[in-house]
Amino acid sequence: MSTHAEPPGTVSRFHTCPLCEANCNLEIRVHDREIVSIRGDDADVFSHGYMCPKAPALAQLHDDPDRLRSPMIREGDSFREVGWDEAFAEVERRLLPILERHGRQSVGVYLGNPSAHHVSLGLYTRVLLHALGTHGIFSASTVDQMPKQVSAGLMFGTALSVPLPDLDRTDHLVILGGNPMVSNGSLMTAPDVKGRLRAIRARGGRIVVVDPRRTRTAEEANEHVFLRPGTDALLLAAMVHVLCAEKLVRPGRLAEHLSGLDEIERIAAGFPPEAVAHACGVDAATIRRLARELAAARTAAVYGRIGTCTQEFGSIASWLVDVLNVLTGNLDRPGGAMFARSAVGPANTQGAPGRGKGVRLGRWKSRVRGLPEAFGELPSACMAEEIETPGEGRIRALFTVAGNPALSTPNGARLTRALASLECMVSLDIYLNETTRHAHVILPGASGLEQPHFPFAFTSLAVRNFARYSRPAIEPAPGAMPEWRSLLRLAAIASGQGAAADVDALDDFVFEQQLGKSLSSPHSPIHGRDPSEIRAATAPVRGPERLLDLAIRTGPWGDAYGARPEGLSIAKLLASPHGVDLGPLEPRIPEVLRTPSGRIELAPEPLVGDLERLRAFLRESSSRDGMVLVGRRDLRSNNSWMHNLETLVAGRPRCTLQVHPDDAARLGLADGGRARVRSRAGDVEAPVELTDAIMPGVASLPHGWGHDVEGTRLGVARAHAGVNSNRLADEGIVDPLSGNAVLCGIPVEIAPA
Ligand SMILES: Nc1nc2c(c(=O)[nH]1)N[C@H]1C(S)=C(S)[C@@H](COP(=O)(O)OP(=O)(O)OC[C@H]3O[C@@H](n4cnc5c(=O)[nH]c(N)nc54)[C@H](O)[C@@H]3O)O[C@H]1N2
Ligand SMILES: Nc1nc2c(c(=O)[nH]1)N[C@H]1C(S)=C(S)[C@@H](COP(=O)(O)OP(=O)(O)OC[C@H]3O[C@@H](n4cnc5c(=O)[nH]c(N)nc54)[C@H](O)[C@@H]3O)O[C@H]1N2
Ligand code: SF4
Ligand SMILES: [Mo]
Repeated sequence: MSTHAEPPGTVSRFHTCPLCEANCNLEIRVHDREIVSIRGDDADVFSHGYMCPKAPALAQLHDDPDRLRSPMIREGDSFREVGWDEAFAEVERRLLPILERHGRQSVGVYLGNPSAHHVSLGLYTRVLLHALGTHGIFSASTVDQMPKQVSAGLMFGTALSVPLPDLDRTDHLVILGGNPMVSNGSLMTAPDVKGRLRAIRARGGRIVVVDPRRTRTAEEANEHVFLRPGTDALLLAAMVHVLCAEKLVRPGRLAEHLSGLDEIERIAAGFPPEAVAHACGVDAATIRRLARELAAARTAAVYGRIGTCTQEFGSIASWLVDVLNVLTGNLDRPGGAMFARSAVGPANTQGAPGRGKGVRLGRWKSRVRGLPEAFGELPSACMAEEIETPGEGRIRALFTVAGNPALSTPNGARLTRALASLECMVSLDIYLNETTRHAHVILPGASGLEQPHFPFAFTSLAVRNFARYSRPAIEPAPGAMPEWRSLLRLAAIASGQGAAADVDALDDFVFEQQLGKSLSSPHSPIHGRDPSEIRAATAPVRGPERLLDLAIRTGPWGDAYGARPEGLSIAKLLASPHGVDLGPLEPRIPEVLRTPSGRIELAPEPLVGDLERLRAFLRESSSRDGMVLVGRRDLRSNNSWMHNLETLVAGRPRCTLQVHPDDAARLGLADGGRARVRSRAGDVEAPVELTDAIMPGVASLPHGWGHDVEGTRLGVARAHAGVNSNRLADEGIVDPLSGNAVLCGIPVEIAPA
């Protein structure tokens, strides 16, 4: 950090980076509302000074002249900046007639990835959803991790009971379809993943990476196994087979908490390594060795990410990952795959410990294709048809909240046409981009550093228990509207209270509801206490801070409003700007379970029922021999929306089609030349990059690009446009249980352009 140039009066603000799941803590030097510098917070209990190259770009993001600062209303093909009252009045004018004429199901909502990062969005979108009362809820989850939530829900009873690799203690880590050296980890909050992975090897442990590309993570590992995209479920089933056939099943302490072990053995019998080897592109001897090494390791964790989720067998693969963790006795033990205990009191800490209602999937179905809901959401892959198809319940109005589905969901071309046909579209976003250009009203949020931050979703996914709260590092600009207030005003419009409703009163109502729930739950630590006492003791700041204070203090680490004085509260977190370390993950079985049986459901019926599809895929696998497409990530990119920052897009273009030299020779492609890639859904043209780091038969194109469209305000991104890989993803195919889109293993034809 260059301290010499600091103006007098520069101060340090500590703030959690809002960009990715690592949630690193940053030291931001601030002068008035100016950012002087950004560096990792050396004193942080969890990130220990680590940050990646994206964090300093938060300053450019804050200063980006293209970032929206006032609401906008569309007039024809252009936008006009307006005041807040006018913007909400316009929402009301467009939305109410649709609600009146066509009912609640005619409104859809798409929630993007930052809504899982920003506490203002995370805690208040649910108020809007409740007010809307629609089934038309879509999110980035169904282009991401929904299969893992489904498998976790069915096995352990709640969607966020995701087993996390105990990175800091494991002796053996198997990574399938994840590249944490580049993504910084996902469903695994672990700042400085690089340091943590290197420490595994430094202490004599072993890392195995299964990926159709030799990734940076694979280069750090002891072993890299190339795998045909979309065949993880087969590989994992064969590993289970080996454990069962060779009597290597040792669940240990878990045995008394298991249900369905016999069923697993019966299923696994049908997947010997020799039967899947060809389909997977992995020889049987390797599969057997991987299983034996897993069984022999002192402790081990199997971890699957994007590559195992965004495919046709995402739910089965996500399930079998944890079946392996259970069968080897590694689930819920130090060094294995463990559960976090989140400070905000998620479902696996509420109600009676050890047993619960479990999860029910498919409580309703999508209107056009009849796809089942999962955790209240319909697949993003069916958003376009729900907008386009006439009939009762057709989506005519859409809210997008911090999402860019035009670039991030399958068949971007079709969805783009659908968005353009909406009668009312309202976007909460900070950019006029490929999606929001279709909106009638855009309501901008503040920049990431002008918002409070608490990793409310990621404390359920962290490899070490921790809590950290940051107030805005920079005072919000005059005239800025905190997004929770925008969401409450939208909720007021949707519920008929009108655009001019009293937002503070609404917020009080939201708080009172939470308080009421907490006081009446027999398992809450404040059960039966005097509401006025709790109300008076709660953080006086309105909005997310007050809701968080209540959630944290009544959560598993909370101070229970005085009953556990050493416990957490917002006040305590404010006094701990470098975070509070709550220690390594601890065994939680059986207490963490919320299944009706009170057991780990090793063979849940919906997943077992889906296996027939996998068997059919295996039978037909010899007839598939064409090229398939996968994605990839880049350290200096973040999905679709950090491409307007010069420091992150400078240098060689990232949006290239990676192809193996053998395939290139066969297809007539040259390094640096251009290729046309065609799938059932569409086609794109991209520059070719030859590399032997990709498996023959597989090509890779990153997602989140394709910025060369009319009507956006993205000066820098347009100059580094790339192409939208999701024009190739087929919206017609999903993982049936989770509704997750299939974004890897897409059959494509590639030819010179
Ligand atoms: N082919 C392919 N497609 C993929 C993936 C893949 O691997 N391959 N990955 C998928 C995954 S994992 C994900 S999570 C999705 C992401 O899908 P989306 O969430 O739809 O897309 P993002 O690119 O994250 O867009 C985030 C949006 O939020 C806006 N934004 C940023 N900060 C804020 C804020 O503070 N407030 C508001 N209101 N808006 C803000 C940005 O301007 C941008 O419009 O993409 C998915 N799509
Ligand atoms: N720098 C950066 N960091 C990010 C993001 C970003 O865009 N950029 N996005 C963030 C988000 S929203 C998420 S969800 C996470 C995702 O985090 P990761 O899951 O670590 O993401 P990827 O780097 O896409 O890694 C997916 C890997 O799966 C491989 N793969 C593809 N198909 C298959 C398959 O069928 N089987 C197997 N075994 N592997 C396959 C790909 O080659 C790729 O290496 O990253 C987050 N962090
Ligand atoms: S790793 Fe993620 S959380 Fe950490 S600094 Fe980079 S973008 Fe931010
Ligand atoms: Mo994601």
